[in-house]
Amino acid sequence: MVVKMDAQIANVKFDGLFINASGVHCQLNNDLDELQANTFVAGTVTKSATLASRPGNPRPRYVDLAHGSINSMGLPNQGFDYYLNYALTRPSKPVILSVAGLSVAENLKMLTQIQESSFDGLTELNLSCPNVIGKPQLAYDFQATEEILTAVFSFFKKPLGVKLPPYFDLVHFDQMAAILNKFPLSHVNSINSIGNGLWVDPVTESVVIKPKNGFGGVGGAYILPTALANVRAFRMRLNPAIKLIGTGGVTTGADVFAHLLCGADIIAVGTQLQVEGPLVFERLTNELAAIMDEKNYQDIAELRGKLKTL
Ligand code: RRO
Repeated sequence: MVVKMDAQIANVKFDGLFINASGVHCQLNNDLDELQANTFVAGTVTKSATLASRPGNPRPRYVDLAHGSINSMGLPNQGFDYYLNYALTRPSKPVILSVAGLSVAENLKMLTQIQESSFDGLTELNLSCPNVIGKPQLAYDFQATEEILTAVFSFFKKPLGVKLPPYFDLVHFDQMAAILNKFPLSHVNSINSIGNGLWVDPVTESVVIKPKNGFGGVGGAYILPTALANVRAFRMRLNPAIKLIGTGGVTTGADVFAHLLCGADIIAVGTQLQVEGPLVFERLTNELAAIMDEKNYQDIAELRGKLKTL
């Protein structure tokens, strides 16, 4: 049986469910092109950009772990113009332009450039990078989040979403959703890596990444329950017009199915894309299709957000 997998965020139609998570397989044009050419990829997110290019943090800065990953990449990227140019000239499928300025002013500058360009895709403001030394994750400061969104939406008229860090308290879901609902956001991308985890190698009796004395963002299977909780909690609280990109912990079709039940519109894959390469998207599609077939679902729309409680 053929199952229907598609989605729409603002005016952007996705023919399929899967995108890369920002940061993985998306720093260079070639990587983005490879994803764009993959039948099982519905769109691509660019590496979060700063105005100027950055080499990022010293290595080792990414390590695969038994059930996920830890990273402190430190925003290595080619600079904003590179990704805007990519988005304007190369792709055939939707592009989400991710921006992560090192200050509010820098974010406003990049967004002004997007506003003034002919880019007609989705923009995503990354409010949750855990790895830039001396820069706290902005979306953990609720007042600062409201202030930046107020400044942005005073001039930005194109579809714009935000990438959020995980929250762990129901009151924080309430408070953040109340702020987000004040703005015409196209989407919320939930979650970024769980910030400032630590891995210890018992053989070397040492941390495994160099920056920040070993502290870094945790991704992969470790974070699936937190990701599902965040997608579900925000779906229950956000205006229906604000769509959700479910990111975090996807390694199997069953994980995708769970994200969809929690309310994800499309699914981003990070650590498992790093581990397995772009072939992961065909495997996940086939595994999800098998589950849907088994359960007699023909369209994602029949199950999206339909999580049952006991
Ligand atoms: O580049 C990074 O270190 C990084 C970023 Br911008 C982010 O948003 N999330 C992450 O885990 N790493």
